[in-house]
This record gives sequence, C-alpha cells and structure tokens, in this order.
Amino acid sequence: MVSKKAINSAVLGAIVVVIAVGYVMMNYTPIGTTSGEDKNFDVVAFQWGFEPQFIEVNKGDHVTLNLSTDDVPHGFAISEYQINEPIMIEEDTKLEFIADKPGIYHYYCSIPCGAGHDEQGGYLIVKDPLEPEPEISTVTSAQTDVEITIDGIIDEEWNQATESIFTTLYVHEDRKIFAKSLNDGEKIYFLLRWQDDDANNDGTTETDRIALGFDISGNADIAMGAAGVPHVKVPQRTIGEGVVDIWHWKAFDSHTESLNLIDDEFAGPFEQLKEHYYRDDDNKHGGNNDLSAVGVFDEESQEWIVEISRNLVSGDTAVEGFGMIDKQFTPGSEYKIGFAVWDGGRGETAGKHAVTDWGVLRLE
Ligand SMILES: [Ca+2]
Ligand SMILES: [Ca+2]
Ligand SMILES: [Ca+2]
Ligand SMILES: [Ca+2]
Ligand SMILES: [Cu+2]
Repeated sequence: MVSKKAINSAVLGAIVVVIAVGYVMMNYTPIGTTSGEDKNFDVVAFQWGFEPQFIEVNKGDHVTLNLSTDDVPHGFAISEYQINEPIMIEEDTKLEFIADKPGIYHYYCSIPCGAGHDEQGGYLIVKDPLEPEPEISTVTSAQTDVEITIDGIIDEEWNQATESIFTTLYVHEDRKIFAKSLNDGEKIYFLLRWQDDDANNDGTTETDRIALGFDISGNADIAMGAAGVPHVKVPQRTIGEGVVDIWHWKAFDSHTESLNLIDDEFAGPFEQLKEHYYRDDDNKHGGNNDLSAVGVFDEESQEWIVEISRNLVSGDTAVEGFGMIDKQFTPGSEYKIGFAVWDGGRGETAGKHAVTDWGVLRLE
C-alpha cells in the first residue's frame, strides 16, 4: 500500500522518541503476553489535533501509547475500544491495550478544549495480516486536443475518458467517488461525480464539498480536506512529515457567500504550518489560486457533477517555508491522488468528512 511507508517511518520515529525520553508511568495496567508484537507510540495532543494522526498496528499487537499534551488538558478516546484517557499538563500518561479488533477506529479528544475541539482526531488502523491489502484505485488522464468547458456539464469529450472509482475508508465508509481525467498538454481536467441525496449549497446548512489531494513530498500520510481551522488560523490536520497539494471545492462558501468556490490549498508538517498559511491565496501568503471549478447538482441522478481544471505547471514551486505547494504534472508520469467528500446535510464540515486512501493518477 502506498501510504504504508509513510506510516512505518512515523512509527519508527515514535519508537526512537519513546526510548529517548523518560516518562512517569501513569495508569499502568499490566497485560499478559499475546501473540502480537509490542508497538509503542508517542502521541502528542494539541489544539487541535494529535500527532501522529494515524497509528497503524496489526491485530493482536500489544499497543502502548505515551500520551502528552503540548498546551491544555485533552483526552484520548476510542469508543469501540472503550478507551477514554485524560491527558494532563506536564504528565505523561501511559495507555496500553491489545488491538484485538481489526478495522479503522476514530480517536478523538474527550475533554472540551476550545474552538477546534470537535475536529481534534486521528485514526487507529488495526490490520489483520491475513486479510489481503485492498486494491489501489488508478485514474488515467488521457490526452485530448479538445478544450474542456468548466461548467459542470459533461462535454462530449469526457466519453472517451475511462472512469475510476475511489471508495472512502475512514469514518464514513463506502462512499464512491467516480473520477475521470483528461489533459491537453497545457491543462489537466477532472470530472468528479458522487451520490448525495440533498444539494447543500444555500448557506442554511453546512456545505457539500469535495477535495482532491496530491502528495508532493512523496511520504505524506493520508490527509484530506482542511489543513487548518480557517477562522482561528491554527493547523488542525497534520500529515506526518509530508506536504500535500489540496484542491478544495465547496458548493457554497460561507465566508464569501458565493456558490462554486474552489480554494487552492496545501498541507504540511505541523511545525511548518504553525508559522504559515494553508491556502495558496491566503492574505497573499503562499502562492496563487490556480484552479477553476464548477459543480452542478443533478436532481434526477441525485449526484454532484464537478469539473475542475488547472494548468499542468503552476508557478507555486518556491513558496517561503515550504518550497513546492502545488503539485506539478508531466504527461507520462504517475502521482498519488486522494479524495475527501463532505455531505453538508449531515453536518459534515472541516475534519468530519469521508476520506479515501491514496490512489494513483497516471498521465498519458
Ligand atoms: Ca463541461
Ligand atoms: Ca497554487
Ligand atoms: Ca495548492
Ligand atoms: Ca448534501
Ligand atoms: Cu482537545
């Protein structure tokens, strides 16, 4: 799996830190021997997130989490594992459990800690080594010499592109994103469709949205959607050490009260994001918004149809503090691509969304 290497290196880093740092053992519960391995992680809670955001273990592993907070008291909770542990200031809390249930579990903060509290979370991934790895989705961007009109209406030309399916994995499982891509030597185009039973685009509810992510650094964990809590300008989602280009379309943007807005964003390592912005055009920090998109809700088929385009090559390759924040595309190459979707009608916003794993974008 593409994301595995990134997770493994994070695991290794965490183990090194655990060995190097002495800690007070709190809430220590001895656990008998199991068939699994010992897995240790340093988990830092902060306003508003956890680092790391993904913890991957195998079924049966004896997991030890060394919990600490960077700022105010937080909690670490996983409902399905009956875990709910307070994390107090200047106290290291050791939490141990056997990862006996395979699956993907949301971990979240259980102590109210401010504006971004609801967004503070991450994922415990418990793999069953006997289960085969899921297949990686690939979308092929065929070459075309016809210019695509970005209007949310399916051009003739789209009929020659092959459709791929990306399925969401985290929290809201099994939503399907149907993706097509074309490129004409200058621009890359995407046609995205997904099922949604209500168009949330008038500002009375949270908005429907979709985001595309492109791994820039080559080692980013899965990290889709908002890279920060916009109103407080604090990074909320971290992506290990990686940098990801994010294209974030909203049916309705409440800040500008406009329909069909696409933000050109990026996410990076937490320490870097703290000092910087997350949107390419944010107060003139970062780069330029290089994206065009239009979405139309098809009442009949109950789905959003969104067309997006960008130049294959953008200018945002040397932004202070980050370097490249827009993925650059070359025909004949392959890239890591992932998706997130939000259904505003279900109250989904910011970090509450349905997310796919990394797949492959292949440019012909
Ligand atoms: Ca069109
Ligand atoms: Ca840009
Ligand atoms: Ca960008
Ligand atoms: Ca909706
Ligand atoms: Cu918290």
